[in-house]
Amino acid sequence: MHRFLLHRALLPDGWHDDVLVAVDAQGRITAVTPAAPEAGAERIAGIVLPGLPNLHSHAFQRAMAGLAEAAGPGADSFWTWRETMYRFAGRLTPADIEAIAAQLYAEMLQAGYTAVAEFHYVHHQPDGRPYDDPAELSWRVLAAAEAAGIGLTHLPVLYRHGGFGGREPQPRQRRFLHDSDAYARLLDKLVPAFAGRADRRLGIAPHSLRAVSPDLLRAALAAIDGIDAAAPVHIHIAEQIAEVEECLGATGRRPVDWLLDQGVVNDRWCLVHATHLTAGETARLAASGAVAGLCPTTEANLGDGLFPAVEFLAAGGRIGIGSDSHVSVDAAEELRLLEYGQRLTRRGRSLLADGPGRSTGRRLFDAACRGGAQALGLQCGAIAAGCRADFVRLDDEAATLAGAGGDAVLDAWIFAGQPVSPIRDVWAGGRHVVENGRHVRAGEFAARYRQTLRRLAEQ
Ligand code: NGQ
Ligand code: ZN
Repeated sequence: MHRFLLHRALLPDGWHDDVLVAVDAQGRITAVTPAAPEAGAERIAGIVLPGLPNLHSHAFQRAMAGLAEAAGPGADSFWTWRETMYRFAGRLTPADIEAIAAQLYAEMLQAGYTAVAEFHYVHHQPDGRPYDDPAELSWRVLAAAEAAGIGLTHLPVLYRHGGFGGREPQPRQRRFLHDSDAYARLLDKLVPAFAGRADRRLGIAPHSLRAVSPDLLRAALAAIDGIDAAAPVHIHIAEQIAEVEECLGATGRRPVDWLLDQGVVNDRWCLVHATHLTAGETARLAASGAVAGLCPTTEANLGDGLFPAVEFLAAGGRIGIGSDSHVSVDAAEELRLLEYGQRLTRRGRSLLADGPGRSTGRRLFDAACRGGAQALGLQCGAIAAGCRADFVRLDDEAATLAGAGGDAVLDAWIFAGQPVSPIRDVWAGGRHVVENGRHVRAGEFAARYRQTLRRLAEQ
């Protein structure tokens, strides 16, 4: 049992001073008592926020961020970027994947993300044969998360087809593929690594309606239900207009309508990139209780389109944020861009705030904490009993925070873009993993990461 005394902290019911937080040996909060100055506890000065869950990551893509920005021959698009990404993914070794993930997860912690949902789809050797241990690459991701100290919801991806109507996959997709039996075996193999762990959860990710047939979707749900009937289920749903049109052609329904028609979507689901929605789909998705997984910087980078956040939140919809392809690893930037996308198209301001006089930053931060924790299926995202002890300490001496109190701190962090992040320290599961802005193993991870990227660049 360890006790922290937070000088000023954001609790579920708002800001409090001198918050005494008791944490057990598993890194879980057992009690939170505001206004309880106590001499024996470890003091955390400054301003403490709960850590944010990052609900969508493809860790290996961090190593190609910025390397797909030169227009190739013909029009560059999501689909040509995807070809570049496939070529990149095709060359990675297990050690590369672990090195990239460790560096990324340390960067996430430095940015205030204390747990991540890893949508993990590179499973096999470059020629498509499984590794001797078919879960090899899952173990690499788990090892990286463990080394960095980030909470992890591991989502092995089911991928079988190259498009709607059961199209055969392309050769470049062969590292991703499973049939339903092999996929169920992979899940079974992973289960023991999650037993009794407060900082990990196993879920599933049918990749998209393009990659998984209706039968396979049902088989994946049956497989995970046999293990954990409340486990998270994530899917890429409606990111590009072309996939909406293909879905309409193949099924007569748009992707979100089609999925909701199956009668399976509830609050264990996260629909990633529910970008293209009709008004009817927006209302239905909000009513389903599922989380809309938004990845603003990646969606901007890939030219996806804009999610109707104003309407979705007005309908009571739940949202969370993910850094997806990791063109940015910065929670403040994701939240800012989410709001700015709405401002630019609607020519208004403070569009996602909760009402007149309410802070936009607070609304965005609270929604992302709550929706992110739901999507990860982990008790996290709040400084509250039962949650993981994930604390993000902002330096109240940072120039951009000067004079800001209460919710204005969140507005300043998110909307006063700063060359130096005000995040100074981070505790994840009660462990002090970021000190003075740097992950405690940053040097070691960065050296291995640089070596990996140089070797990949020379190949
Ligand atoms: C992915 N990324 O799985 O990495 C996808 C691209 C696809 C995003 N959708 C591949 N942002 O959707 O087919
Ligand atoms: Zn994705």
